[in-house]
Amino acid sequence: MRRAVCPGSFDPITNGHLDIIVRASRLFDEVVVAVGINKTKATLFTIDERMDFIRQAVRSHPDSPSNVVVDTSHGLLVDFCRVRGVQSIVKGLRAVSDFDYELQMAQMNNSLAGVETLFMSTNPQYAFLSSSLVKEVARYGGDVSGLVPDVVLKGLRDRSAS
Ligand code: COD
Repeated sequence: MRRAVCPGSFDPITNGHLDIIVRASRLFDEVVVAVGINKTKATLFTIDERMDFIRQAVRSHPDSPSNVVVDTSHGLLVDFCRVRGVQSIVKGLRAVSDFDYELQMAQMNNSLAGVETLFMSTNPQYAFLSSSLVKEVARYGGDVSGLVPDVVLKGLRDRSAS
């Protein structure tokens, strides 16, 4: 089985992430979305909320791919790949600024475990999108509809109302 992982913090998932996940699902038998648990990094949404957002966003996408599964990952991504039988990492590239660090990680992961990283160019309509910008705009009452899945929009509104 050709299996790929789309790793990230997904705090929260944006339409840029979702686009990469769905496009990867057309190329592989199974795509595992690995939500990173990093105890040193403060997140807006809990791990369960982030996983639930991803599952609902994938289900609500027009393609509604059935070969996408969502899991958690702690520690090294290459260890996750080994345990889950994943041969490839799929990453979205937004701009040249992403490239330096992504290249370093890809080469490190290849050197550690022979895992290949495939870069997918971002959909231009989402090239400026990041989870942190979305959170900042939402925190100050800006409109992020069209930039995140509906379930995330609701989550951000609930969070700012509480
Ligand atoms: N369009 C397309 N793709 C996008 C967009 C967008 N608008 N925004 C983000 N992406 C893609 C990028 O490929 C990005 O890498 C990925 O989505 C995840 O983005 P985030 O912001 O949710 O996640 P990050 O950057 O916090 O995640 C970093 C990882 C968790 C992937 C990384 O730190 C990691 O692999 N950690 C595991 C520990 C490890 O193995 N470390 C050694 C690495 S060599």
